[in-house]
Amino acid sequence: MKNINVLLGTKYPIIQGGMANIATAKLAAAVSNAGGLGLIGAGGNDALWVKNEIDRIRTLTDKPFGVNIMLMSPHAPEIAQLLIDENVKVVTTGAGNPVPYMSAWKAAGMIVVPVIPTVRLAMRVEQAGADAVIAEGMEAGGHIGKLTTMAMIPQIADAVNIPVIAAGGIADKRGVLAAFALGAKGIQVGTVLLATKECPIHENYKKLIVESTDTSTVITGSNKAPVRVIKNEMAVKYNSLIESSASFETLEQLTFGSLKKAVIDGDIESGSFMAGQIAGVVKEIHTVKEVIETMFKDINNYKDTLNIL
Ligand code: TUI
Repeated sequence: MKNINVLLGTKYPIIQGGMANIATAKLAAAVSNAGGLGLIGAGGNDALWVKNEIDRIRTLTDKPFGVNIMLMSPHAPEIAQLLIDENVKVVTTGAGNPVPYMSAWKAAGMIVVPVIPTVRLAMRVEQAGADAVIAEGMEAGGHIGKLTTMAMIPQIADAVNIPVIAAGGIADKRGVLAAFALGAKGIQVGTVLLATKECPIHENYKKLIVESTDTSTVITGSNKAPVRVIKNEMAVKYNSLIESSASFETLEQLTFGSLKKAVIDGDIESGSFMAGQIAGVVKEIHTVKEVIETMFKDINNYKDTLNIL
């Protein structure tokens, strides 16, 4: 099985999550320059926005980077093609089934790493040519599946012959070691990177992460599109509206622009601050390089016991 660092061209087997409206060229370049794989998160943006970020990251790093496509976005098809035209080496996908795009990406020689929430989808994308999978547990922030990282990783690792990258609930070296112990060959992190100097979010967002405790996040939304966020006025109101079967329009009105309200305005009451449960262990703001190096410090000491790297 291919080593993740060899597959991705990285120093450390760590991928940055493709956080919508947060994972810009600036954050992704910082991660790539620190030895991980930085991702430009397309989120709900269009292909022109993604093209500009690709142009920008190429001025900020000569290290490998990737693009994450959020498959629920109406712009997903045009962005899928853009990555081929722009000769982007690595694509990750989330929030949907990437199989319809995969033969074109593989024909273009790209490395394809889908985020998957179940064994079934992991097997499907492996068959379609995926180079690795990111198994993301429901501890993660943002849009989530139903399984936990702890239960999912060994089951996915048993079911596929490609490397499994663990995501959801990892913010320090303990999480890295746990992920390897469960059978993962790499990790993906999001929440811990929110609390970095380079992360282009409002200071209030960083403060919320650093001040989080174990019970600070809550799942909002229906069964169809559950999203984990920091529990605030907005999250409580949203869930009580769902409970009282509010109309789609009412819910839309409440959530409209709420992600940008969090990321750009730092609006504590009405923003939607996506974050994982592991926010509770994130206590300080560091540079991206400090975060990554601390996570992997002396990791080779565990090489024999964990069959890693
Ligand atoms: O995608 C994410 N996290 C995200 S996307 C996002 S933008 C958004 N904002 C509000 C509402 C909805 C989305 C914020 N956070 N993580 C990766 C992930 N992918 N988690 C779960 C999945 C997933 C779910 C279903 C992947 C595939 C899938 O397939 C279903 C199918 O069609 O088989």
